[in-house]
Amino acid sequence: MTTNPDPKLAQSLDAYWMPFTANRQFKQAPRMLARAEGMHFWTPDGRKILDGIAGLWCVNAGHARPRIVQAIQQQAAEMDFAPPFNMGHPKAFELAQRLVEIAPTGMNKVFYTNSGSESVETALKMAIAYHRARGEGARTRLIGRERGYHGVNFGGISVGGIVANRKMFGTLLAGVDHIRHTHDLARNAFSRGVPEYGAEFADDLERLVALHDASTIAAVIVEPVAGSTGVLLPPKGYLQRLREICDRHGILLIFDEVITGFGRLGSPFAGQHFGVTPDLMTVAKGISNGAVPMGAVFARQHIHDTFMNGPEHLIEFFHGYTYSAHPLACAAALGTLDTYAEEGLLTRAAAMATYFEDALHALEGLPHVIDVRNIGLVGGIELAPIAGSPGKRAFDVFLECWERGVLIRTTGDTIAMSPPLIIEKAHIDELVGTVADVLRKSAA
Ligand code: PXG
Ligand code: PLP
Repeated sequence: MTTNPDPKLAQSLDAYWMPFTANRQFKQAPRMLARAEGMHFWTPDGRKILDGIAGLWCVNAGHARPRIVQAIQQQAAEMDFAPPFNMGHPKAFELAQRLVEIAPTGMNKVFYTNSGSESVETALKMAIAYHRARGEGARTRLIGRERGYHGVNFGGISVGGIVANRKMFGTLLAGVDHIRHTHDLARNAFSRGVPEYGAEFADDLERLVALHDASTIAAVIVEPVAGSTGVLLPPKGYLQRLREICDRHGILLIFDEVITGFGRLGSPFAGQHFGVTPDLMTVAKGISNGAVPMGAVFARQHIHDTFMNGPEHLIEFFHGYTYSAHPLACAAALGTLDTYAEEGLLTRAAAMATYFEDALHALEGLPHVIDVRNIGLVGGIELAPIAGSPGKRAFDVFLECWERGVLIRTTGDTIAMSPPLIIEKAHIDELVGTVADVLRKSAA
């Protein structure tokens, strides 16, 4: 047990093994949240905290929105659970229909999961099974990208490219390879929006096709904008080129839109923002505004139809979760889509992007800032690491911002911001201004 100045508190914190957290350090000096509304959290002792990261990239409509709260309350009383295998409930179908209406054209089938990680596993399995159903059963290889984040399950960390998330867990999935990442500080530092240089990084897929042969490759999975790894934007033309190479070789393209989905970039999905439509698309987070766990995979019609050719009384896809299409999640998601529609939130990031961009790029020249990246309502500020202590510089900024009532997120030495899409200009001033003050003080 960790020591703690308050023995009663230490005891109460002991049992919870926290995810992606320095447990011993946290329990020495816990950061607790007790309440949330709109753009803010409140701590148990009543301190107000500006939410600069939409919870964890998920509370896109802001906290405790009435339609979502009511939908969950009503659903809990009306029907708490319904089995999703061989049974249905109306909201699951209504939600799928509503989701398809805002999805990229042609992505008109929805498979439910409970998280981004489960969405990724589902999409990878769909890709392999699709090729098998078409008689190309040798297409089993999965291609990810260096620095990619696709959740924490075995498929996701195998195609993922974040070393710390992989190295503790053995040999992972067989038959996985990676294209190179797109980060190029030397050529692209301080780009406003998508960087100019690096479309040719997509050609790295041709290298893997030459090595493995296209006939062995099922799918390529990438985040249109890589979030978790530190906000890496696709160079101009990069995603189009990836699409072309996939088409040339019969490889499925999977966009992992767990972060970019539901308005983060200023369009409902990144595929629409960049004008590139994938074959499969994974989502989670903003689908239910973070209020009840939920995820989904969108598939193009022809992929779905490929599965629908066996005897009609047989299951077509041997996959699904106990909590797929959970009634509370479906109710929350319907309330979320209503809120997005009523307030124009799926395109609001486009309207706020320039103000956010200007605020972020004003940080150029402040101590330790080596890059600023932005798109829609996502910002990344990369700091020069402290020699011998990677990640510490940014984490110290995070701690100081918390003391000053602003919640940001760090990954390595990059600060990430992804505020709720309801953010106003004054909140942007406070969010970015606080980071600026902390950076200035850090040099003093
Ligand atoms: N794919 C992508 C692109 C993600 O960003 C997942 C899959 C996994 O989703 P779940 O719901 O299983 O966590 C994610 C999740 C961060 C951070 O700080 C990002 C995520 C999760 C936790 C922290 O950047 N993204
Ligand atoms: N483990 C056991 C023993 C189970 O019975 C089940 C589901 O029935 C699972 C795991 C999978 O759980 P879930 O469907 O919630 O992913």
